[in-house]
Amino acid sequence: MPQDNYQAPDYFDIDALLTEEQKMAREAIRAWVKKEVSPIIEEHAQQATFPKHLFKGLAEIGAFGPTIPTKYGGGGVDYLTYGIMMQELERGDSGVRSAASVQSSLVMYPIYTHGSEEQRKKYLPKLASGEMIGCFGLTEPNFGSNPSGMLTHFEDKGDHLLLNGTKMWITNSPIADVAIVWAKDENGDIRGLTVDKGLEGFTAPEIHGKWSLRASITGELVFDNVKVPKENLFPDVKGLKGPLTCLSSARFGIAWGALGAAMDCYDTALRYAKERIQFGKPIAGFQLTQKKLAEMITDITKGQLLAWRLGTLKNEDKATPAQISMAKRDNVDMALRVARECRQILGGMGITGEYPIMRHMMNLESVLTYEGTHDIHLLITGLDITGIDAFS
Ligand code: TGC
Ligand code: FAD
Repeated sequence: MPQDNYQAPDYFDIDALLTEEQKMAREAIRAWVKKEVSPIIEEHAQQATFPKHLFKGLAEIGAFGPTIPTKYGGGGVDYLTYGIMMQELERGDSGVRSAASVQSSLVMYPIYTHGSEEQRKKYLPKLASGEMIGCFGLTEPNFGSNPSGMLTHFEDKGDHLLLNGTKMWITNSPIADVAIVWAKDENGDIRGLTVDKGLEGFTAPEIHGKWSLRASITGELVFDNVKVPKENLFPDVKGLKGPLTCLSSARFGIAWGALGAAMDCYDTALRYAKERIQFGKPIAGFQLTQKKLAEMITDITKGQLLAWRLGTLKNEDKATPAQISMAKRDNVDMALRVARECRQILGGMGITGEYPIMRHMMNLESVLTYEGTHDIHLLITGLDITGIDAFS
């Protein structure tokens, strides 16, 4: 990979909308990504290996549980800062952002929001420090977009819960010390529980052969008569809104993260277009290249403004799940289109690992699908504006 010369595009001076603290957080993560992620990420993606050593650094820069109160080891920062952090991490690689957003929004957030005080004390400080890795199990082999149909279930056996079922496509599951598992109780209500690594009958095999998120580890969660202590159950939350509140938090981070991938692709393509000579002049001097670049910076700017506004709403606790859903869908879709256009600008070089564009593009195919597919998010907006459910 050539030297990382990243210059973040900011056409509408969104910087002026940020506080000094938010800008400082951004600079710290940006510098860390340049030093720790850029030099190694391409090799990991090529080899399909997860750079597990980054967990320590991610913890040190406060990427685990930034919005969780400091008394539990979190960062206690606002949601705009969280979003900016995700943007900077995904600028490096969607897999690195995934590691941070799963740990923060899908593991620490549910323990903080739905867990007992004992669960908070047991897990949150270790998850914040990177001593423990967590994962989130909602999707099943036959229930992806419609998690309410899940088959994973547990029975109350008096002194323990007996858990059976399989979860699929779980980020970080093969290396996780604890899994947040969503399963049905004997009444058919969806409940959340923490399942610790090492319990008899609990395995987490890795899924191989991905062409996307190759520097992220994905696996299954298999529960074969696993005896889970009763105190591992989240005490109060019942129903799909338990996992869906976590998804709202993670989707918020993805709306920002996807921007980072788009910004990196655009910045790379702009620099390349100004340097690459064809027909005696830089390809940036051709109208067709300028059209691509002009449309991309316009789309990125609109995405940045959308994310910023969403962040201010979230800070005021006013962001609705449907607004978060729209921002996740549109910013990921935009980032994928930007990556494809940038890939074209680089010609043959665009398909190589010399530049980050193809890696971002392949990663974004997963980001378009996970946390609710593009089409599911269209239906969420459709339901919100018409009042008519078109899911089934
Ligand atoms: P529905 O009846 O609409 O809702 C059930 C209850 O949940 C509430 N709710 C939400 N609450 C908070 N945030 C949201 N986003 C919410 N959406 C709905 C809702 O108000 C209701 O509450 P209550 O009190 O009335 O019970 O449920 P439904 O069965 O019709 O499903 C709706 C649908 C299809 C939108 C939902 O199931 C969905 O979002 N499906 C997509 C599944 C999904 O996103 N899976 C993601 C798995 S995790 C993942 O991909 C991690 S990737 C990790 C990485 O970054 O690496
Ligand atoms: P399906 O639900 O089978 O959908 C297939 C197609 O049908 C999609 O295009 C979809 O939009 C369409 N479709 C489905 N229903 C409708 C409808 N009603 N109307 C119109 N079209 C519809 N899950 C977790 O729980 N935890 C994780 O950590 C996690 N990490 C992941 C990491 C990766 C790399 C990937 C790829 C996935 C991950 N997932 C995770 C799973 C992810 O959330 C699901 O893949 C996603 O929700 C879609 O489910 P599915 O793959 O079963 O697709």
